[in-house]
Amino acid sequence: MRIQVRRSQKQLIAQNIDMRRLVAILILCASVTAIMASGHGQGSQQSQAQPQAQPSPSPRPAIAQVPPEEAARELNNPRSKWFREAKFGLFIHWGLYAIPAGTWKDKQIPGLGEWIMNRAKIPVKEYELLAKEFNPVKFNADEWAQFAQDAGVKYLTITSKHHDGFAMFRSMVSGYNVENGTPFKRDVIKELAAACAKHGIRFCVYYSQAQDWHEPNGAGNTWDFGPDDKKDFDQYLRDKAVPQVRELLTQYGPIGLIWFDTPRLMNEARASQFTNLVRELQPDTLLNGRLGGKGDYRSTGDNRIPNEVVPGVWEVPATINDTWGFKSYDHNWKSVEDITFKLVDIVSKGGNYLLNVGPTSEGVIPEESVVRLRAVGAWLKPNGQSIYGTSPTAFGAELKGKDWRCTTKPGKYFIHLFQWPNGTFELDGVKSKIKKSYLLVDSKNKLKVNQSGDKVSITLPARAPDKVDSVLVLEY
Ligand code: JFZ
Repeated sequence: MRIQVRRSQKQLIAQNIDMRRLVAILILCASVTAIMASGHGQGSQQSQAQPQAQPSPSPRPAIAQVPPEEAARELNNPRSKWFREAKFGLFIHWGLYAIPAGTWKDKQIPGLGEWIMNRAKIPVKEYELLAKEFNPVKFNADEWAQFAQDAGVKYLTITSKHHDGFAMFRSMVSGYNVENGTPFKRDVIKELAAACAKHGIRFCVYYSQAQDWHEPNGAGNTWDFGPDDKKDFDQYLRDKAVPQVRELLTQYGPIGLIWFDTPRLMNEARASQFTNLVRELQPDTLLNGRLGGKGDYRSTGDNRIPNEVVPGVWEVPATINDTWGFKSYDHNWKSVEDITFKLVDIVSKGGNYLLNVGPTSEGVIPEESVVRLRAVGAWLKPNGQSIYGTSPTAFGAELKGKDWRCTTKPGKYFIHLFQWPNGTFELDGVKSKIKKSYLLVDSKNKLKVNQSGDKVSITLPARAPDKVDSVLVLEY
Protein backbone atom coordinates (compact mmCIF):
# COMPACT_ATOMS: atom_id res chain seq x y z
CA MET A 1 0.00 0.00 0.00
CA ARG A 2 2.86 2.37 0.83
CA ILE A 3 4.35 1.86 -2.61
CA GLN A 4 1.05 2.73 -4.26
CA VAL A 5 0.81 5.93 -2.27
CA ARG A 6 4.31 6.99 -3.34
CA ARG A 7 3.57 6.28 -6.96
CA SER A 8 0.35 8.25 -6.88
CA GLN A 9 2.16 11.11 -5.23
CA LYS A 10 4.67 11.24 -8.07
CA GLN A 11 1.93 11.16 -10.66
CA LEU A 12 0.17 14.01 -9.00
CA ILE A 13 3.31 16.09 -8.77
CA ALA A 14 3.82 15.48 -12.47
CA GLN A 15 0.35 16.83 -13.02
CA ASN A 16 1.42 20.03 -11.30
CA ILE A 17 -1.09 20.06 -8.48
CA ASP A 18 -1.17 22.82 -5.93
CA MET A 19 0.60 22.82 -2.57
CA ARG A 20 -2.49 22.16 -0.45
CA ARG A 21 -3.15 18.83 -2.09
CA LEU A 22 0.49 17.91 -1.79
CA VAL A 23 0.39 18.57 1.94
CA ALA A 24 -2.78 16.51 2.25
CA ILE A 25 -1.12 13.61 0.45
CA LEU A 26 1.96 13.79 2.63
CA ILE A 27 -0.24 13.60 5.72
CA LEU A 28 -2.00 10.64 4.15
CA CYS A 29 1.33 8.92 3.48
CA ALA A 30 2.40 9.50 7.04
CA SER A 31 -0.85 8.18 8.48
CA VAL A 32 -0.85 5.09 6.24
CA THR A 33 2.73 4.42 7.32
CA ALA A 34 1.76 4.93 10.97
CA ILE A 35 -1.19 2.55 10.65
CA MET A 36 0.96 -0.16 9.06
CA ALA A 37 3.74 0.29 11.59
CA SER A 38 1.44 0.19 14.60
CA GLY A 39 -0.34 -2.90 13.33
CA HIS A 40 -3.67 -1.11 13.60
CA GLY A 41 -4.85 -1.70 10.06
CA GLN A 42 -8.09 -3.56 9.37
CA GLY A 43 -7.55 -7.24 9.79
CA SER A 44 -4.54 -6.74 12.03
CA GLN A 45 -4.16 -8.45 15.37
CA GLN A 46 -5.41 -5.34 17.09
CA SER A 47 -8.79 -5.20 15.37
CA GLN A 48 -9.30 -8.87 16.15
CA ALA A 49 -8.98 -8.46 19.88
CA GLN A 50 -12.09 -8.28 22.02
CA PRO A 51 -13.68 -5.13 20.62
CA GLN A 52 -14.77 -2.19 22.72
CA ALA A 53 -18.05 -0.39 22.12
CA GLN A 54 -16.42 2.93 23.02
CA PRO A 55 -13.70 4.55 20.94
CA SER A 56 -10.28 4.27 22.49
CA PRO A 57 -8.50 7.54 23.27
CA SER A 58 -5.55 6.51 21.05
CA PRO A 59 -4.75 8.86 18.16
CA ARG A 60 -5.31 6.13 15.61
CA PRO A 61 -7.53 7.33 12.76
CA ALA A 62 -11.18 6.26 12.64
CA ILE A 63 -10.58 4.71 9.24
CA ALA A 64 -7.52 3.72 7.24
CA GLN A 65 -7.34 6.05 4.26
CA VAL A 66 -6.65 4.62 0.83
CA PRO A 67 -4.77 6.16 -2.10
CA PRO A 68 -6.89 8.52 -4.22
CA GLU A 69 -7.10 6.13 -7.18
CA GLU A 70 -8.44 3.41 -4.87
CA ALA A 71 -11.07 5.77 -3.43
CA ALA A 72 -12.07 6.71 -6.99
CA ARG A 73 -12.43 3.03 -7.86
CA GLU A 74 -14.78 2.51 -4.93
CA LEU A 75 -16.83 5.55 -5.89
CA ASN A 76 -17.09 4.59 -9.56
CA ASN A 77 -18.09 1.00 -8.89
CA PRO A 78 -21.60 0.65 -10.37
CA ARG A 79 -22.35 -2.17 -7.93
CA SER A 80 -22.14 0.19 -4.96
CA LYS A 81 -24.42 2.90 -6.36
CA TRP A 82 -27.42 2.01 -4.17
CA PHE A 83 -25.17 1.83 -1.12
CA ARG A 84 -23.55 5.22 -1.78
CA GLU A 85 -26.98 6.81 -2.08
CA ALA A 86 -28.55 4.98 0.87
CA LYS A 87 -26.58 6.75 3.63
CA PHE A 88 -28.54 5.21 6.50
CA GLY A 89 -28.80 1.51 7.39
CA LEU A 90 -30.16 -0.54 10.29
CA PHE A 91 -27.87 -3.08 11.91
CA ILE A 92 -29.53 -5.90 13.88
CA HIS A 93 -27.56 -8.12 16.25
CA TRP A 94 -29.83 -10.95 17.21
CA GLY A 95 -29.05 -14.45 18.38
CA LEU A 96 -28.95 -16.80 21.37
CA TYR A 97 -27.02 -14.22 23.40
CA ALA A 98 -30.28 -12.25 23.71
CA ILE A 99 -31.38 -14.87 26.27
CA PRO A 100 -28.65 -14.30 28.91
CA ALA A 101 -28.77 -10.61 27.90
CA GLY A 102 -25.49 -9.82 29.66
CA THR A 103 -25.94 -11.98 32.77
CA TRP A 104 -24.54 -15.50 33.27
CA LYS A 105 -25.19 -17.49 36.45
CA ASP A 106 -26.35 -14.38 38.28
CA LYS A 107 -23.24 -12.44 37.34
CA GLN A 108 -23.24 -9.44 35.08
CA ILE A 109 -20.61 -10.11 32.42
CA PRO A 110 -18.72 -7.01 31.27
CA GLY A 111 -18.33 -6.23 27.58
CA LEU A 112 -20.57 -6.63 24.57
CA GLY A 113 -23.78 -8.67 24.93
CA GLU A 114 -23.04 -10.89 21.92
CA TRP A 115 -19.59 -11.73 23.35
CA ILE A 116 -20.96 -13.32 26.54
CA MET A 117 -19.98 -16.87 25.56
CA ASN A 118 -16.38 -15.71 25.16
CA ARG A 119 -16.26 -13.30 28.08
CA ALA A 120 -17.71 -15.82 30.54
CA LYS A 121 -15.84 -18.72 28.84
CA ILE A 122 -19.05 -20.72 28.60
CA PRO A 123 -18.41 -24.24 27.31
CA VAL A 124 -20.11 -25.13 24.02
CA LYS A 125 -22.08 -27.89 25.74
CA GLU A 126 -23.63 -25.35 28.11
CA TYR A 127 -24.12 -22.47 25.69
CA GLU A 128 -25.74 -24.79 23.14
CA LEU A 129 -28.62 -25.40 25.55
CA LEU A 130 -29.78 -21.83 24.93
CA ALA A 131 -31.02 -23.01 21.54
CA LYS A 132 -33.58 -25.23 23.29
CA GLU A 133 -34.92 -22.11 25.01
CA PHE A 134 -34.97 -19.84 21.99
CA ASN A 135 -38.61 -19.12 21.24
CA PRO A 136 -39.10 -15.46 20.28
CA VAL A 137 -42.84 -15.69 19.84
CA LYS A 138 -43.21 -11.93 19.50
CA PHE A 139 -40.93 -11.81 16.45
CA ASN A 140 -42.80 -10.27 13.54
CA ALA A 141 -40.68 -9.69 10.43
CA ASP A 142 -43.26 -7.42 8.90
CA GLU A 143 -43.22 -5.14 11.95
CA TRP A 144 -39.43 -4.99 11.88
CA ALA A 145 -39.38 -4.08 8.20
CA GLN A 146 -42.11 -1.50 8.79
CA PHE A 147 -40.04 -0.10 11.63
CA ALA A 148 -36.99 0.10 9.34
CA GLN A 149 -39.08 1.99 6.84
CA ASP A 150 -40.41 4.36 9.50
CA ALA A 151 -36.85 5.00 10.67
CA GLY A 152 -35.88 6.03 7.14
CA VAL A 153 -33.13 3.47 6.65
CA LYS A 154 -32.59 2.13 3.14
CA TYR A 155 -30.96 -1.16 4.08
CA LEU A 156 -30.99 -3.62 6.93
CA THR A 157 -28.08 -5.85 7.95
CA ILE A 158 -28.85 -8.69 10.36
CA THR A 159 -26.54 -11.21 12.02
CA SER A 160 -27.22 -14.45 10.16
CA LYS A 161 -24.49 -16.07 12.27
CA HIS A 162 -22.42 -14.28 14.87
CA HIS A 163 -19.23 -15.51 16.56
CA ASP A 164 -21.22 -17.94 18.72
CA GLY A 165 -21.77 -20.02 15.57
CA PHE A 166 -25.56 -20.21 15.78
CA ALA A 167 -27.30 -19.73 12.42
CA MET A 168 -30.46 -17.64 12.39
CA PHE A 169 -31.54 -19.42 9.20
CA ARG A 170 -32.38 -22.94 8.13
CA SER A 171 -29.15 -24.70 7.33
CA MET A 172 -28.37 -28.14 5.93
CA VAL A 173 -24.75 -27.58 6.90
CA SER A 174 -25.25 -27.49 10.66
CA GLY A 175 -28.20 -28.39 12.84
CA TYR A 176 -27.17 -25.57 15.15
CA ASN A 177 -29.70 -23.23 13.59
CA VAL A 178 -32.93 -21.49 14.40
CA GLU A 179 -35.24 -23.70 12.35
CA ASN A 180 -33.86 -27.13 13.24
CA GLY A 181 -32.41 -26.51 16.69
CA THR A 182 -35.03 -24.49 18.57
CA PRO A 183 -38.66 -24.80 19.66
CA PHE A 184 -39.30 -21.72 17.49
CA LYS A 185 -38.72 -23.74 14.28
CA ARG A 186 -38.90 -20.70 11.98
CA ASP A 187 -36.36 -19.28 9.54
CA VAL A 188 -35.77 -15.71 10.75
CA ILE A 189 -33.64 -14.77 7.74
CA LYS A 190 -36.27 -16.01 5.32
CA GLU A 191 -39.10 -14.11 6.99
CA LEU A 192 -37.09 -10.92 7.25
CA ALA A 193 -35.81 -11.09 3.66
CA ALA A 194 -39.40 -11.37 2.42
CA ALA A 195 -40.63 -8.54 4.66
CA CYS A 196 -37.80 -6.24 3.58
CA ALA A 197 -38.55 -6.90 -0.08
CA LYS A 198 -42.15 -5.91 0.60
CA HIS A 199 -41.15 -2.68 2.35
CA GLY A 200 -38.50 -1.58 -0.14
CA ILE A 201 -35.57 -2.14 2.23
CA ARG A 202 -32.37 -3.73 0.88
CA PHE A 203 -31.82 -6.94 2.78
CA CYS A 204 -28.25 -7.63 3.90
CA VAL A 205 -26.60 -10.19 6.15
CA TYR A 206 -23.77 -10.20 8.66
CA TYR A 207 -21.87 -13.50 8.68
CA SER A 208 -18.97 -14.27 11.03
CA GLN A 209 -16.72 -16.11 8.60
CA ALA A 210 -13.70 -16.61 10.86
CA GLN A 211 -14.73 -16.69 14.50
CA ASP A 212 -17.05 -19.57 15.27
CA TRP A 213 -16.95 -20.54 18.93
CA HIS A 214 -19.17 -23.55 18.34
CA GLU A 215 -16.76 -25.34 16.01
CA PRO A 216 -13.55 -27.12 17.03
CA ASN A 217 -11.78 -25.68 13.99
CA GLY A 218 -13.39 -22.24 13.89
CA ALA A 219 -11.39 -19.29 15.22
CA GLY A 220 -11.80 -17.92 18.71
CA ASN A 221 -12.91 -20.67 21.08
CA THR A 222 -9.72 -21.42 23.00
CA TRP A 223 -11.49 -22.46 26.22
CA ASP A 224 -13.03 -25.58 24.66
CA PHE A 225 -10.73 -26.24 21.72
CA GLY A 226 -7.29 -24.80 22.51
CA PRO A 227 -5.21 -22.27 20.60
CA ASP A 228 -6.24 -21.21 17.08
CA ASP A 229 -2.85 -22.06 15.57
CA LYS A 230 -3.42 -25.74 16.30
CA LYS A 231 -6.72 -25.81 14.41
CA ASP A 232 -7.60 -27.01 10.95
CA PHE A 233 -9.19 -23.69 10.03
CA ASP A 234 -9.52 -24.70 6.37
CA GLN A 235 -11.66 -27.64 7.39
CA TYR A 236 -14.04 -25.24 9.15
CA LEU A 237 -14.16 -22.92 6.14
CA ARG A 238 -14.77 -25.81 3.76
CA ASP A 239 -17.38 -27.61 5.85
CA LYS A 240 -19.29 -24.77 7.46
CA ALA A 241 -18.57 -21.14 6.61
CA VAL A 242 -18.36 -21.37 2.82
CA PRO A 243 -21.37 -23.71 2.43
CA GLN A 244 -23.46 -21.57 4.80
CA VAL A 245 -22.64 -18.44 2.81
CA ARG A 246 -23.74 -20.40 -0.25
CA GLU A 247 -27.05 -21.10 1.49
CA LEU A 248 -27.48 -17.42 2.30
CA LEU A 249 -26.88 -16.50 -1.33
CA THR A 250 -29.28 -19.07 -2.75
CA GLN A 251 -32.19 -19.31 -0.31
CA TYR A 252 -33.34 -15.74 0.25
CA GLY A 253 -33.41 -13.78 -3.01
CA PRO A 254 -31.16 -10.78 -3.55
CA ILE A 255 -28.67 -10.02 -0.77
CA GLY A 256 -27.59 -6.36 -0.80
CA LEU A 257 -24.30 -6.97 0.95
CA ILE A 258 -22.52 -9.45 3.16
CA TRP A 259 -20.95 -8.03 6.28
CA PHE A 260 -18.00 -10.24 7.19
CA ASP A 261 -16.17 -9.55 10.42
CA THR A 262 -13.02 -9.99 12.55
CA PRO A 263 -10.82 -11.70 9.91
CA ARG A 264 -8.73 -13.81 12.30
CA LEU A 265 -6.73 -16.47 10.45
CA MET A 266 -7.98 -15.11 7.14
CA ASN A 267 -5.64 -14.50 4.21
CA GLU A 268 -6.08 -13.71 0.52
CA ALA A 269 -6.59 -17.34 -0.49
CA ARG A 270 -9.17 -17.96 2.21
CA ALA A 271 -10.96 -14.69 1.53
CA SER A 272 -11.14 -15.42 -2.20
CA GLN A 273 -13.23 -18.54 -1.52
CA PHE A 274 -15.95 -16.20 -0.29
CA THR A 275 -15.34 -13.53 -2.90
CA ASN A 276 -15.57 -16.05 -5.74
CA LEU A 277 -18.74 -17.57 -4.32
CA VAL A 278 -20.44 -14.20 -3.91
CA ARG A 279 -19.43 -13.01 -7.40
CA GLU A 280 -20.58 -16.29 -8.93
CA LEU A 281 -23.96 -16.55 -7.20
CA GLN A 282 -24.92 -12.90 -6.77
CA PRO A 283 -22.61 -10.57 -8.68
CA ASP A 284 -24.46 -7.48 -7.40
CA THR A 285 -23.90 -8.29 -3.72
CA LEU A 286 -21.41 -5.97 -2.04
CA LEU A 287 -18.60 -7.18 0.18
CA ASN A 288 -17.68 -5.11 3.22
CA GLY A 289 -14.11 -4.49 4.30
CA ARG A 290 -13.74 -7.04 7.09
CA LEU A 291 -13.49 -10.22 5.05
CA GLY A 292 -9.74 -10.36 5.04
CA GLY A 293 -9.37 -9.51 1.37
CA LYS A 294 -10.44 -6.54 -0.69
CA GLY A 295 -14.00 -5.37 -0.20
CA ASP A 296 -16.27 -3.00 -2.12
CA TYR A 297 -16.26 -0.50 0.72
CA ARG A 298 -14.63 0.04 4.10
CA SER A 299 -15.82 0.33 7.69
CA THR A 300 -14.50 2.65 10.32
CA GLY A 301 -13.68 1.27 13.73
CA ASP A 302 -16.93 0.66 15.61
CA ASN A 303 -18.54 3.95 16.67
CA ARG A 304 -15.63 5.90 15.17
CA ILE A 305 -16.48 8.95 13.08
CA PRO A 306 -13.62 10.52 11.09
CA ASN A 307 -12.81 14.20 11.70
CA GLU A 308 -12.63 15.09 8.02
CA VAL A 309 -14.12 14.20 4.66
CA VAL A 310 -12.91 10.73 3.70
CA PRO A 311 -12.82 9.93 -0.03
CA GLY A 312 -14.17 6.57 -1.14
CA VAL A 313 -17.07 4.40 0.01
CA TRP A 314 -17.34 3.71 3.71
CA GLU A 315 -19.64 3.10 6.64
CA VAL A 316 -19.65 3.73 10.39
CA PRO A 317 -21.03 0.73 12.30
CA ALA A 318 -22.46 2.09 15.53
CA THR A 319 -24.31 1.09 18.66
CA ILE A 320 -27.39 2.93 19.95
CA ASN A 321 -26.33 2.19 23.53
CA ASP A 322 -23.03 0.43 24.42
CA THR A 323 -23.70 -3.07 23.13
CA TRP A 324 -24.72 -4.74 19.85
CA GLY A 325 -26.51 -7.80 21.21
CA PHE A 326 -29.23 -7.09 23.80
CA LYS A 327 -28.13 -6.48 27.40
CA SER A 328 -30.94 -6.05 29.89
CA TYR A 329 -29.07 -3.48 31.98
CA ASP A 330 -27.52 -1.28 29.30
CA HIS A 331 -29.62 1.88 29.38
CA ASN A 332 -27.06 4.26 27.92
CA TRP A 333 -29.23 5.18 24.93
CA LYS A 334 -28.00 7.86 22.55
CA SER A 335 -30.42 10.74 22.23
CA VAL A 336 -32.38 11.63 19.09
CA GLU A 337 -30.30 14.82 18.83
CA ASP A 338 -27.08 12.85 19.01
CA ILE A 339 -28.19 10.25 16.45
CA THR A 340 -29.41 12.91 14.03
CA PHE A 341 -26.17 14.85 14.40
CA LYS A 342 -24.09 11.73 13.84
CA LEU A 343 -26.07 10.82 10.74
CA VAL A 344 -25.61 14.27 9.21
CA ASP A 345 -22.00 14.52 10.36
CA ILE A 346 -21.11 11.17 8.76
CA VAL A 347 -22.98 11.93 5.53
CA SER A 348 -21.31 15.35 5.27
CA LYS A 349 -17.96 13.52 5.38
CA GLY A 350 -18.96 11.04 2.68
CA GLY A 351 -19.96 7.98 4.72
CA ASN A 352 -22.95 5.84 5.65
CA TYR A 353 -24.33 5.38 9.16
CA LEU A 354 -25.15 1.78 10.11
CA LEU A 355 -26.99 2.05 13.41
CA ASN A 356 -27.61 -1.03 15.50
CA VAL A 357 -30.54 -2.35 17.51
CA GLY A 358 -30.42 -5.49 19.66
CA PRO A 359 -33.78 -7.28 19.91
CA THR A 360 -34.73 -9.27 23.01
CA SER A 361 -35.09 -13.04 23.25
CA GLU A 362 -38.82 -12.55 22.74
CA GLY A 363 -38.21 -10.95 19.37
CA VAL A 364 -38.91 -7.39 20.44
CA ILE A 365 -36.79 -4.40 19.43
CA PRO A 366 -36.32 -2.43 22.68
CA GLU A 367 -38.82 0.39 22.91
CA GLU A 368 -36.04 2.88 23.71
CA SER A 369 -34.47 2.13 20.31
CA VAL A 370 -37.80 2.19 18.51
CA VAL A 371 -38.80 5.58 19.88
CA ARG A 372 -35.46 7.15 18.98
CA LEU A 373 -35.21 5.73 15.49
CA ARG A 374 -38.80 6.64 14.70
CA ALA A 375 -38.03 10.23 15.69
CA VAL A 376 -35.04 10.26 13.34
CA GLY A 377 -37.33 8.86 10.64
CA ALA A 378 -39.86 11.62 11.29
CA TRP A 379 -37.09 14.18 10.75
CA LEU A 380 -35.96 12.40 7.58
CA LYS A 381 -39.41 12.45 6.03
CA PRO A 382 -39.38 16.16 5.09
CA ASN A 383 -35.57 16.46 5.22
CA GLY A 384 -34.48 13.26 3.48
CA GLN A 385 -33.54 15.00 0.24
CA SER A 386 -30.69 16.62 2.16
CA ILE A 387 -29.36 13.15 3.10
CA TYR A 388 -30.11 10.42 0.54
CA GLY A 389 -28.01 10.60 -2.61
CA THR A 390 -26.01 13.59 -1.41
CA SER A 391 -22.29 14.32 -1.63
CA PRO A 392 -19.98 15.60 1.13
CA THR A 393 -19.56 19.19 2.27
CA ALA A 394 -18.33 21.87 -0.11
CA PHE A 395 -16.70 23.73 2.80
CA GLY A 396 -14.95 22.03 5.72
CA ALA A 397 -14.22 24.71 8.31
CA GLU A 398 -17.52 23.79 10.04
CA LEU A 399 -16.17 20.31 10.86
CA LYS A 400 -14.13 21.80 13.72
CA GLY A 401 -17.33 22.74 15.54
CA LYS A 402 -20.79 21.28 15.96
CA ASP A 403 -22.96 24.24 14.93
CA TRP A 404 -23.66 23.20 11.37
CA ARG A 405 -22.92 20.68 8.64
CA CYS A 406 -23.23 20.74 4.87
CA THR A 407 -24.36 18.11 2.38
CA THR A 408 -24.56 18.79 -1.34
CA LYS A 409 -26.29 17.94 -4.58
CA PRO A 410 -25.55 19.47 -7.98
CA GLY A 411 -26.66 23.13 -7.75
CA LYS A 412 -27.52 22.88 -4.04
CA TYR A 413 -25.92 23.30 -0.67
CA PHE A 414 -27.89 21.86 2.23
CA ILE A 415 -26.86 23.66 5.41
CA HIS A 416 -27.87 21.68 8.50
CA LEU A 417 -28.26 24.10 11.38
CA PHE A 418 -27.88 22.46 14.77
CA GLN A 419 -27.50 25.87 16.41
CA TRP A 420 -30.04 28.38 15.21
CA PRO A 421 -28.17 31.61 14.46
CA ASN A 422 -29.48 34.91 15.65
CA GLY A 423 -30.78 36.83 12.62
CA THR A 424 -28.42 35.75 9.87
CA PHE A 425 -26.39 32.74 8.82
CA GLU A 426 -22.97 33.72 7.47
CA LEU A 427 -21.07 31.50 5.10
CA ASP A 428 -17.49 31.93 3.86
CA GLY A 429 -15.74 30.45 0.87
CA VAL A 430 -18.76 30.26 -1.45
CA LYS A 431 -17.46 29.81 -4.97
CA SER A 432 -20.76 30.12 -6.87
CA LYS A 433 -23.39 32.82 -7.18
CA ILE A 434 -26.33 31.94 -4.92
CA LYS A 435 -29.62 32.24 -6.81
CA LYS A 436 -32.04 31.59 -3.99
CA SER A 437 -32.31 30.30 -0.47
CA TYR A 438 -35.10 28.76 1.63
CA LEU A 439 -35.74 26.39 4.50
CA LEU A 440 -36.27 22.84 3.29
CA VAL A 441 -39.52 22.47 5.25
CA ASP A 442 -40.82 25.82 3.97
CA SER A 443 -39.56 26.04 0.39
CA LYS A 444 -42.20 28.57 -0.72
CA ASN A 445 -40.76 31.28 1.50
CA LYS A 446 -37.61 32.67 -0.12
CA LEU A 447 -35.06 34.09 2.27
CA LYS A 448 -33.04 37.25 1.75
CA VAL A 449 -29.55 36.53 0.38
CA ASN A 450 -26.63 38.93 0.54
CA GLN A 451 -23.53 37.93 -1.36
CA SER A 452 -20.28 39.81 -1.67
CA GLY A 453 -17.46 37.88 -3.24
CA ASP A 454 -17.27 34.51 -1.53
CA LYS A 455 -19.16 35.69 1.56
CA VAL A 456 -22.87 34.96 1.81
CA SER A 457 -25.33 36.07 4.43
CA ILE A 458 -28.88 34.67 4.70
CA THR A 459 -31.56 36.35 6.74
CA LEU A 460 -33.38 33.76 8.84
CA PRO A 461 -36.72 33.80 10.61
CA ALA A 462 -36.58 34.24 14.39
CA ARG A 463 -37.40 30.62 15.20
CA ALA A 464 -35.86 27.37 14.07
CA PRO A 465 -38.41 25.21 12.24
CA ASP A 466 -36.87 22.07 13.78
CA LYS A 467 -35.45 21.85 17.27
CA VAL A 468 -32.70 19.41 16.24
CA ASP A 469 -31.63 20.18 12.68
CA SER A 470 -33.20 22.87 10.45
CA VAL A 471 -32.05 22.50 6.87
CA LEU A 472 -31.31 25.66 4.94
CA VAL A 473 -31.03 25.28 1.16
CA LEU A 474 -28.80 27.47 -0.98
CA GLU A 475 -29.29 27.06 -4.73
CA TYR A 476 -26.67 28.19 -7.21
C1 JFZ B 1 -17.08 -6.89 15.71
C2 JFZ B 1 -17.73 -7.99 16.54
O1 JFZ B 1 -16.76 -8.68 17.28
C3 JFZ B 1 -18.78 -7.39 17.44
O2 JFZ B 1 -19.40 -8.38 18.22
C4 JFZ B 1 -19.82 -6.69 16.58
O3 JFZ B 1 -20.48 -7.63 15.75
C5 JFZ B 1 -19.14 -5.61 15.75
C6 JFZ B 1 -20.06 -4.94 14.77
O4 JFZ B 1 -18.04 -6.15 14.99
O5 JFZ B 1 -16.26 -6.10 16.52
C7 JFZ B 1 -15.32 -5.27 15.97
C8 JFZ B 1 -14.65 -5.55 14.80
C9 JFZ B 1 -13.71 -4.64 14.26
C10 JFZ B 1 -13.43 -3.47 14.95
C11 JFZ B 1 -14.10 -3.19 16.12
C12 JFZ B 1 -15.03 -4.11 16.64
N1 JFZ B 1 -12.51 -2.55 14.43
O6 JFZ B 1 -11.90 -2.75 13.35
O7 JFZ B 1 -12.33 -1.45 15.01
